[in-house]
Amino acid sequence: METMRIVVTGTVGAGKSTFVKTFSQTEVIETEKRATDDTSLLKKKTTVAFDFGTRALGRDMELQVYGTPGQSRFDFMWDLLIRRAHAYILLVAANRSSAFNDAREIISFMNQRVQIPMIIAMTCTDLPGALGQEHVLFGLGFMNDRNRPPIITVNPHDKTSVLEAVMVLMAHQIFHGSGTKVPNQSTTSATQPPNPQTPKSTYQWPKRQFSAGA
Ligand SMILES: Nc1nc2c(ncn2[C@@H]2O[C@H](COP(=O)(O)OP(=O)(O)OP(=O)(O)O)[C@@H](O)[C@H]2O)c(=O)[nH]1
Ligand SMILES: [Mg+2]
Repeated sequence: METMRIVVTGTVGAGKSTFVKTFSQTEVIETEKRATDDTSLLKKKTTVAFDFGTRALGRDMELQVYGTPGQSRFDFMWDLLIRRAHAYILLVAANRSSAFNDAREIISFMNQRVQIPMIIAMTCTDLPGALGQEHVLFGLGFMNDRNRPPIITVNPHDKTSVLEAVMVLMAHQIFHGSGTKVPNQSTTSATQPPNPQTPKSTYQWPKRQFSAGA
């Protein structure tokens, strides 16, 4: 069984845990704890380690999706998870421009560690005050067309929408891609976050990387 590991990241409350739950065919591993700091103003519980879910793609491939914590004090988990990822999705709550700077920090953090395909997925577009794509891209520091990653809208509660987002990410990889196969990583355990060491896989994702423009 081939395995592809996708990380879903983004700021607090962007919808990462919801995305993983909606995506997964298997029972999700989640690590939500009661929020105690500023986060508690936004939501009661927050992810402190990771969310983990899987979905089979055909008979031979398993997609593994890892949701990161949103709080930067858990950035050691961002580091741990992104180093074994093949690609990632940054969720951005389109109605919370106050969090755009934090989202930029996440992009920068990831860019410093990996060069893997990424897309931006706007959530909360159904809520009052939601900004459009252009504003969100601007807020994230992508001032012009150069080096802009693909941007889509996703509803983390909706299975079709979530699966589409993953397909867009995979298509993005193929578009820039190597045409090679995803490594066989069937030994990755659902109960263990990915190993922080450099992957031993022979699979080569495209080297191209997007900059935050910052
Ligand atoms: N209306 C609406 N609510 C959303 C959307 N996406 C997420 N939510 C809600 O936002 C809240 C936070 O979602 P979570 O999935 O816990 O967010 P998270 O990114 O995992 O948050 P942290 O783990 O704290 O970083 C939940 O109540 C979701 O139902 C959306 O697109 N629209
Ligand atoms: Mg969460």
